[in-house]
Amino acid sequence: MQKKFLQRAPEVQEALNEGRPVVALESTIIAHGMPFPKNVETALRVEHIVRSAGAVPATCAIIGGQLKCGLNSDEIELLGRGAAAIPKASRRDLAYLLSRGEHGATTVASTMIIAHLAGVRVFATGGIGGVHRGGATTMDISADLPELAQTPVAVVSAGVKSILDLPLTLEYLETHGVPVIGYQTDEFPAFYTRSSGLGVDYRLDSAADIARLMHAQWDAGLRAGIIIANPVAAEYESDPALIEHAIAAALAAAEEKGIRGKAITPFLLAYIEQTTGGKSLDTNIELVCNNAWLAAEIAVAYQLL
Ligand code: PSU
Ligand code: MN
Repeated sequence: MQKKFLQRAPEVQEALNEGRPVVALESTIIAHGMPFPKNVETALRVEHIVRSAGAVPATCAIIGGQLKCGLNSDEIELLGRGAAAIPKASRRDLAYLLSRGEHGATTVASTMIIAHLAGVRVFATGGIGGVHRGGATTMDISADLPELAQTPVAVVSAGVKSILDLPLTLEYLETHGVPVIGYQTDEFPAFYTRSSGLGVDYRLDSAADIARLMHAQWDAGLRAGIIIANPVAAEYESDPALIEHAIAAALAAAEEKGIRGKAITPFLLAYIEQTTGGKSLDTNIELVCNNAWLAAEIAVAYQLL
């Protein structure tokens, strides 16, 4: 993609020029992953955490047909308040939005595209998309997965929500050569909960070890991204039974209403949040903050090597 559409925030540009650490952040989570005003509060808190850990935050979005790497607080507020009017933008939506000069909230896939274009290697999110339950027949596979297969950015997440099919998601990642690294865990976390019963490829216990692996991956000419799985802290974990129940109810409601395509993930998230009386949202906020902290530590370590 041409850099003509890329606009780095001045602070991000300066940090990159000087070889200082930068952490990319997505914006679908702001516009479609959390309700206002907690979405805006969380986005600003996440940026603060990244700064406190010694890196520069670069929240990404499409603003007026530009691929923005680094937003100001007015732009974050615009995405948070205007949710309904801001389309969720994954890879396939970019050309349309750029050609029309419109806004868009970027998913993991499109945030990876912007980060890579801008020269940012580390990206923190909540959870990545994956293969949906029933994906073997519906072919509902998030565009996040093929993006991870082709775009060299390390994505720190709390794993994959069990609204998705975790074993199939991990199979896809294996087929496409995406390393799945557990940070201080042998298990692949299930977003709201620490445990999924499924393993990671490798466990690494420090940001420096992860930074070394990133250098090895890309210095060796391997193009794929990397997943860093960072389980939510035990104190903020949701009750697994409560989550399982909420997910089952959400999936049944989606089926009944015939929700499809890119509307599914936001629908399920909102439904789960309602069913759990906001408990899932509290977990979601804490895990995003925890991922931002780890991503910043990794970005700092990556620049030192
Ligand atoms: N998981 C969350 N919150 C989110 C998303 C996932 O807990 O907001 C968003 C991310 O932006 C992710 C996208 O990239 O949903 C995946 O959507 P889809 O399954 O339609 O590709
Ligand atoms: Mn989908």
